[in-house]
Amino acid sequence: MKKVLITGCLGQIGSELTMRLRADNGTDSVIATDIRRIAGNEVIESGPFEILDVTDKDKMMDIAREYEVDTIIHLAALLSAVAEEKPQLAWNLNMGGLVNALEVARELHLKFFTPSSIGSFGPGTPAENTPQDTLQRPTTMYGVTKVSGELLCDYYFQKFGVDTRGVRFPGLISYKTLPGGGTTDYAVDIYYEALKNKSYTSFIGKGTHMDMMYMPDAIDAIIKLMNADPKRLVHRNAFNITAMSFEPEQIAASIRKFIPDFELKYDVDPARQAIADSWPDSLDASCARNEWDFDPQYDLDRMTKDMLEKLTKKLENDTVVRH
Ligand code: AKB
Repeated sequence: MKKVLITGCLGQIGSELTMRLRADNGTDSVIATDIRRIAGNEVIESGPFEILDVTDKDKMMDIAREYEVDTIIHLAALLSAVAEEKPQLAWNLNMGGLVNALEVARELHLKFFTPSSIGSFGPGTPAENTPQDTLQRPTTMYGVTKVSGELLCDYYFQKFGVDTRGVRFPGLISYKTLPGGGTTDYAVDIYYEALKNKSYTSFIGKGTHMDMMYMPDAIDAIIKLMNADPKRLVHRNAFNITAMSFEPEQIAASIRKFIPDFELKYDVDPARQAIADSWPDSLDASCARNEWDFDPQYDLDRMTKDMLEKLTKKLENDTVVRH
């Protein structure tokens, strides 16, 4: 991973991964790409950036060739709630983008990473301690694209020898970039509202458990898996990974350790609740631990402390900038 092309670099994962790889390996080590440009954005300002619509394979190939990258980290995709509202667009973007990125990797002999998700599971999957290898019959378009993507990555490895690797991410929580259109987004929104209003109205219902992870652990997981010894990898794509599983009352209880009068209310969104109900409650991540030493550092309370500290500073700075 000396020179990496990242798609979707302005998204929740891409924005932090780009900055981390540039800090570790040098400014020019990441060619950041996204469908849009945001003026003044640190990802765009801090190193090479190109506009790229991932459904345009020729442009992707041109960028990969021009910069002589050795790895593609393909992140551009619609998340679960938006994908359910626009299923045709989700199929075209999530699958069209993925097959283009895999083709570029095949033709140029590049290493490859793309994330799958807990959304690749469905209501028939065992919900507790969900095994690595189990039934995957998702009932959402997001899930359909994620399972198809897992299979496609396996195929490109077996058929063409492309070094494809991936994880099934749980909900990702970060203070830097907001997620866009996911089912697990409530677990990010809750921290903003706790600091702004000491109150949050959850669109996910009481008692709904989902796997989650703090962004620093997610970034470490990508880097660790990409650097893992291939001889140790029994699985390659779509490793179950998780750092914690909680329901809204538990994250609220964690916030109350720092903001005692925080109040949690509910106004459940039936569409996103149906998606959450079709997903597992808690994953078994033992294959990731055994095959490439996956080792998340943040549990719920440690994450809450860090989120509240970092968000407090961010919100203060935003106020200063606006004045
Ligand atoms: C979503 O909620 O869509 C994502 C995911 C779990 O893949 N955060």
